[in-house]
Amino acid sequence: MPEAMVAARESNVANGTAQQVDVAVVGAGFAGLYLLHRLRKAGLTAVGLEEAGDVGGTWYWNRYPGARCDIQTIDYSYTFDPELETAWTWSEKYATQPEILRYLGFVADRYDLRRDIRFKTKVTEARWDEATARWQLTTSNGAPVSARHYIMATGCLSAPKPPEIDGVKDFKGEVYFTGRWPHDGVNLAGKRVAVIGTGSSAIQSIPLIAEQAAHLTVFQRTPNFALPAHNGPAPSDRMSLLQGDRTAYREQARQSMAGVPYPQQTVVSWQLSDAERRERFERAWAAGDLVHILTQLWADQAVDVDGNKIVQDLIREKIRAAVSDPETAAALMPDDHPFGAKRPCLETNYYATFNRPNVTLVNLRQEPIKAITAGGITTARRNIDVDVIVFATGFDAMTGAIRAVHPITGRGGKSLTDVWAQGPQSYLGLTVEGFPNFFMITGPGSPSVLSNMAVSIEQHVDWVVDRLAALRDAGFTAIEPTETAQAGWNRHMADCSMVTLHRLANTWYTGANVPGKVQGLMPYTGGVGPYRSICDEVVSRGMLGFKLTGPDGAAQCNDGEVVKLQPDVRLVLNLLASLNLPPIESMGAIGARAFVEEFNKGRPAGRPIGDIVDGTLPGPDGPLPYRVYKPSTSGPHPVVVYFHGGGWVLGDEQSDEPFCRDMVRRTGMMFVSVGYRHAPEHRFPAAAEDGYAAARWIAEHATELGGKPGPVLVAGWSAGGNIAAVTCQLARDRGGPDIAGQLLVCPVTDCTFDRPSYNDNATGYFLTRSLMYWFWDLYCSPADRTDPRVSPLRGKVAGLPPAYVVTCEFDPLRDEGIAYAEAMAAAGVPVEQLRARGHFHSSFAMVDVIITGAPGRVQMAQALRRFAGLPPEVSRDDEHSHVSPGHRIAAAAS
Ligand code: N01
Repeated sequence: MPEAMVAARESNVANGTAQQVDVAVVGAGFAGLYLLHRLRKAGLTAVGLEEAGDVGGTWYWNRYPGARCDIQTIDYSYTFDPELETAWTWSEKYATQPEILRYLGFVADRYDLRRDIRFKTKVTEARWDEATARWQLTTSNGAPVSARHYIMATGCLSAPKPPEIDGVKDFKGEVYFTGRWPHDGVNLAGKRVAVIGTGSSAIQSIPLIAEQAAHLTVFQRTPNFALPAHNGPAPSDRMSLLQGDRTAYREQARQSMAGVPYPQQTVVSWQLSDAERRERFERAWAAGDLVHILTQLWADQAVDVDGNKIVQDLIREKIRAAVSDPETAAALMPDDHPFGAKRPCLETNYYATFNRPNVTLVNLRQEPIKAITAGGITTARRNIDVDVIVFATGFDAMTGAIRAVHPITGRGGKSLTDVWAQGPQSYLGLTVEGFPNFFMITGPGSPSVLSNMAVSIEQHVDWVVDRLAALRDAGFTAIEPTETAQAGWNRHMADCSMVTLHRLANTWYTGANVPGKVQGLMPYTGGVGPYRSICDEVVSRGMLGFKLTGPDGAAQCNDGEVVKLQPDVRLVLNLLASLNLPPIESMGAIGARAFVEEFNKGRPAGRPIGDIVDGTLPGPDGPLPYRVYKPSTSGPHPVVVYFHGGGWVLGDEQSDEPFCRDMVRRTGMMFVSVGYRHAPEHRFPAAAEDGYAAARWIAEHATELGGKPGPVLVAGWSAGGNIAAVTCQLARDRGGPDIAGQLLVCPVTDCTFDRPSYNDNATGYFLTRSLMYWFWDLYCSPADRTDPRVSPLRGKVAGLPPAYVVTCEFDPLRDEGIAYAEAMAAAGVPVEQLRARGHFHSSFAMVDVIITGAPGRVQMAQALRRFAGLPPEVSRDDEHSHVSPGHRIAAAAS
């Protein structure tokens, strides 16, 4: 900043007239400092407003004993300047709070940032002024500020939560909050100390407090998972990765899910033996790295309760071994939340501390605190006298850091508190509709606390500053998200939240730690890399979802939602696009079959079920292979005749194995998957006739196959859905077999290509229009296409068995599936539909890959059970409950 401007600013501060800047930044922690640096480089004037007396943010306030980072420090650093990276060397794998604070001071000095910061200055009110298109801020100290843009770099955990315990004021001893620890330290020697809480702050401080105190009593409401930090020098393997190729290392972090460069795991827990799982776990335990153990064990650890429970059990085993007193050990073992769903902690001597004679654990689940008294703490069972109470009770997280700090009033006098009354609303976690030129760094709705904050902060700051510079260069003065974009982001947030297990724990992530706070998962769970690509996509699509306005009525608005796909569908489609595969239809039938076979080898095979038996049945023109998938319970079970997908050209009786296994587990029924003949070797009506003949034979031989005699059910996906639908019509017209219900998943039902879904989804969603043309050409000549045996929508649809029809939003076949369901319903057939939002043609077949498909398959299974006259869910007694709790949760969630 030119000297004259600094002088002008200082005189403004002194004389009370508003300080005029392009950007006002609240906070001088990791985010605020980098913002000031980037804004200055972009030629924007800025002021930092900081309540504390110096830089540091969370590291300024949280000075309790043992405070450290718990992301390895080499990862928890700025990466924007390679020279800065080599100018600073961390002394430990996990640096202490004083060292991190020194680092932030070093950064502030190196880039001369303090000169733009007003310390000991709180913003007391922020108001958008429509007339000037500027934010007007009042402050607790010095001049007000008038800024074009207002950026909250307030962190996520900066508003400590009040204790919510009666009698705190009556206590005559010393009271401390970990989040506001005195700067000159606290002497606990010889004192009786109480620590309330067992989150990260408590887990870090308890071992050190126990070393000083005469006696320490820990009041625990919810036990937390803690893992050994194994602190020391930065591990050589990570250091050599970083030093070997710093640029690649940092880039991998930016594209990763958690902001630390670890690969994505692909092997799921049930593909590993007990010994292999233990070996992975012990390796992770020895690594002393939160992100490692949270992401590197097996692919389903964070998304499936069964895969997660294995980790939980292994950690509980470690706690049991570390704590001598079995009752204390049991109390310290978390059992009410999935591992990772509540923020786990890194510890040094935490569990061992409970073996000390001067430490007592009070389990508040058994004896809740009734009140704090003059001399100590009274629980439901006893009075405990203490000299000092340390509240490690956490924060009003994320929204508290923004909302609780000061009133923020946007366009039309709207208050942010009111707008967020039902939970935080945002676009990208960065901006809020109705609050022009207002930005949040790592705000609710962004990966923030579920990521390495250093990486997320840099990404947000870069994105915001680049936008502000572009806005200025284009002559606009205001930017604000649209309602559509914000609503779409909230929907996407909700979709993402269904993938991981975070929603299953009561935590500060969901607001559950603050009485009366509206609950909902606040951070974005879709991952750092995907999130970054979404932010970039918003820009590449012309600031999608933003209104830009400027002088003389200048305006630009490219309205829309940036993500309409389910998050995992988006990942899969992006991955497929990045492979640059040739179109399947260009491979020829033989080549395409080989490709599909190869492709299928890379997917999870499906979870264990009972027997799998292969056989052949007599088809109209020779034997047809079949594969029987049986539940693990004793039968006989109702029989589902299943037809695989593959456009009448590809696949076989084994190619939909993950789907069949999954449905067997969910329905408790037996699936018989039929290997019908394929085109072009066998054209229409071979597949249709095979399907019908197979259904008839299977129904007649149900007992021999191990199934229950009586009506069968039919099911199929894609072209298999077509064969299932046709089979029902033929069975009605040809005297059986008796069919109790039909499940049609994304079925082909008609030979026209002019429904909107064919145009809307012609390309980009794996099953393309041109691939469908190819399938049709190979299977059926144009003259035959209106035959109901290939276009069942053209046939008579009355008198068919009850149907459950599944269609996917991003599927060329969507509208013909819906048309078939509607035609059947109009003809009096009982029909239910599942119109799957954000899904593509393969969503439900990609079991254990498209996690968001699970609730849909739960509904399909329930429909099949209804058709068979069974209760909606497999009962626990039906088997050793092969419907996992995860599936039940998914069912409940759906
Ligand atoms: O706070 P917390 P924190 N009566 O909310 C208990 C980051 N961090 O300051 O779980 C009795 O986790 C509460 O119990 P329950 C990190 O992201 C990082 O420890 O609500 N108990 C819980 O045990 C972390 O997650 C580091 O049942 C009460 C504890 O207090 C976040 O900050 C270090 C209570 C609060 O735990 C917050 O951590 C420290 C009551 N009325 C923090 N109210 C690093 O290592 C609350 N509790 C980088």
